[in-house]
Amino acid sequence: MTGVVGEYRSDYNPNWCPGCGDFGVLKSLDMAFHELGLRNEEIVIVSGIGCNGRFPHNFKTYGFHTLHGRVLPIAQGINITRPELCVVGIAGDGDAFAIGGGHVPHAARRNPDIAYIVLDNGIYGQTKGQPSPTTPLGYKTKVTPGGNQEDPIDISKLALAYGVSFVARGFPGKPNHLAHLIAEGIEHKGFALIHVLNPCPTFNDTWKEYLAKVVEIGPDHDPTDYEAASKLVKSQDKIPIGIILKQDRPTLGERLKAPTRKKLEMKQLLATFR
Ligand SMILES: Cc1ncc(C[n+]2csc(CCOP(=O)(O)OP(=O)(O)O)c2C)c(N)n1
Ligand code: SF4
Repeated sequence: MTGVVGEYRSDYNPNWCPGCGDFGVLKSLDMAFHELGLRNEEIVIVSGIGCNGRFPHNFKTYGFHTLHGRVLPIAQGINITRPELCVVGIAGDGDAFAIGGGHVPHAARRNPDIAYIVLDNGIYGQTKGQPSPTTPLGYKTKVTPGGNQEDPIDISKLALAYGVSFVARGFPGKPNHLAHLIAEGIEHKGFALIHVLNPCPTFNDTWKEYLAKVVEIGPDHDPTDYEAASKLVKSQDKIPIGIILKQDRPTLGERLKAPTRKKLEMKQLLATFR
């Protein structure tokens, strides 16, 4: 057990715009590691491409800054070959649900033991503000001057429909709450998707809207109840945040059962391809 404040963070200075929600998520992730008392060498943070892609650089843990849309294949591979590690994937709504959207249902049905934090700012931030799969209908961007003409998807709803075994929704304006959700997602045995309502003040400033609408899910909600979870995500006026669904299912590692780490020397490994 460790637990000295600040020991997970590197000296890297994130260059996000002032007020970007990513700062809050960064703080929450750091707090989650402290809450769990993980050792740095037990953690791997996998990111794709986007403003959030530099997340691993902010930590003195293992990290993998991979391709746009490919966080889940890499994270699942690490989980299968090194099941003792805590694998945290981070991706934007574009990365996770546009180019990388095809990976989500398959991760859901495999149930690998990874936590996947999806930073949903409703826009392509890094490429300067094009609409993403979660951009609201009618929202004006430089490439949609007449307003976005495509219906947005709701990440929490989709995660439930895909059968993700742990679904939570959080907001960086409530960093302590979000930190706890991330910690719960990491602790969950299986695929945990943490949907973050993440303001992008430069291209889609949702701070005021979310501050007015988010409400913490109360103790009456039973996250093991799928019907109750589905009802919760249908809420229109308010946006409930907290653990929406948590169901215990066999993980991919448990199903494979056979030792997943066959230790082969490099020469032996190469010989298998000859
Ligand atoms: C294969 C590939 N296609 C497209 C891009 C261009 N690209 C870079 S970031 C990005 C989208 C970023 O949006 P999102 O994933 O939501 O993250 P954000 O920047 O908003 O945090 C795109 C399309 C790329 N880098 N690689
Ligand atoms: S463009 Fe948006 S998401 Fe990217 S750093 Fe700036 S505020 Fe954050």
